[in-house]
Amino acid sequence: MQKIDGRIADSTVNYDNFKDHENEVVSIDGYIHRIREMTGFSFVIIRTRTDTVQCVYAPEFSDYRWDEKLCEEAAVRVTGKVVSSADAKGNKRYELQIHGIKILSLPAAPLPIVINKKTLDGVLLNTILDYRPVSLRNPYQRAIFKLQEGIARGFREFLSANGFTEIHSPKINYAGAEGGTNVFKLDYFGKQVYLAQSPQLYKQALVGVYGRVFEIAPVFRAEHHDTSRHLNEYISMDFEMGFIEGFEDVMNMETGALKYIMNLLKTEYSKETELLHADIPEITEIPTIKFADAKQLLIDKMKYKPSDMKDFDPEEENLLGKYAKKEFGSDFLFVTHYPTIKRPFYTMDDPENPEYTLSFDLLFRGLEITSGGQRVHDYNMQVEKMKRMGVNPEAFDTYLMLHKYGAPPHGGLGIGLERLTMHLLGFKNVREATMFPRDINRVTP
Ligand code: AMO
Repeated sequence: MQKIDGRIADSTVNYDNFKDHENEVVSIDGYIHRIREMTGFSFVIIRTRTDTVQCVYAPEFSDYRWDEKLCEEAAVRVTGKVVSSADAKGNKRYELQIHGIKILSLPAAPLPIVINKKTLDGVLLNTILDYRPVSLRNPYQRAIFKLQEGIARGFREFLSANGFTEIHSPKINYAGAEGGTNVFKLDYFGKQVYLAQSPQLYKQALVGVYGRVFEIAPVFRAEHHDTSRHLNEYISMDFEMGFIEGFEDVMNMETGALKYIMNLLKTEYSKETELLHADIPEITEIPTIKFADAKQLLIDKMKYKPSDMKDFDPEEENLLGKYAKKEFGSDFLFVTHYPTIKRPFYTMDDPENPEYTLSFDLLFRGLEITSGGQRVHDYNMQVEKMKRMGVNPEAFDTYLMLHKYGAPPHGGLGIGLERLTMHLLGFKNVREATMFPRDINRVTP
């Protein structure tokens, strides 16, 4: 609790625990979110680090007199008495009768956008993003990334409890892991290096050390396309586990992690899920379909004409999402056994049919949020596969130390945090679920 003499720097008296302080005089720190002048009194809404709190100024509450310098976005310490009243439905609600307001700081300019409405509906996404440090102060915007914290926290908590070690791999890399052209090149003291496309090479190396590892960190993709689901920098939630029987172990671990995350959001982030109208999925078991069967289903049952038989386009993913919902009542669908030519060199081929791999994607409401699978762990097999795919094994000699000096059967996955957040909240654009997006047109703020 914030003592009146200010000995504790940050207030812990928020709206949730006002009830424990009824009729006490307390202090809270925050911003003036909104001032509403009424006849004879004013409502002063204070935005604390967790809530918006209703305070009331009236001359009869104390000797304190309103300071005309007070304005919206002033940082203040408000002292007052916690009182209760009943709302229209008869529920008890609490507010603070103001006894004093100490100005800690005043803004230098008026706000460029109105942030003290419930949402920023009507404001263009580009404007919201241009003013991110300010627009994030809006309660709805703030809640998006509080909820996102819950997703990452759930991932971390679940994996930590299941024997995984958290790692922090370098983002300046000697080689790109995912193949393709979407790798950022960097001049490193005259030498060409790359920004990490994923922690792939390192998480595999560390399976040889810790057996089970995970990382939540930014990765970089030089995507040249301006789409609603691609970013040039995103947060990848990765894990990698050794001594697996098959890639199903990885899928089961992900199912467990998602269940844990959704439960955490329901229990500890209910304020955010309500404000955001988040549609938290119920997960029991996630249905699975093979890539080739999914293609056939799209052609035969949905009369879709795919342009690429080796991959899905966004519309195909969308149709498969609808199929999973209709057929199994599931918001998620695992698609397994992707074609070998579409998966990176580290992916294990299916011994029963080497044109396909022991890999999977997870679709969430018709959008790919995860790729994963079993990896090649045999040294000779990995070198041979690299050569077959036109990858120079010598460029990956340190990566291959894992295989050369002994690797267990292992597999793992990467989840795009922003994409998961996007479809949890029903957004049309991944940028809405990205705090400071980097895309082909944007590197600021
Ligand atoms: P992949 O490249 O499929 O796999 O990426 C994994 C997940 O990351 C997200 N994602 C993106 N999100 C936003 N913008 C992008 N440009 C973008 N690209 C990918 C998606 C995708 O499913 N190393 C493997 C994972 C593994 O096998 O462990 C990898 O990175 O949600």
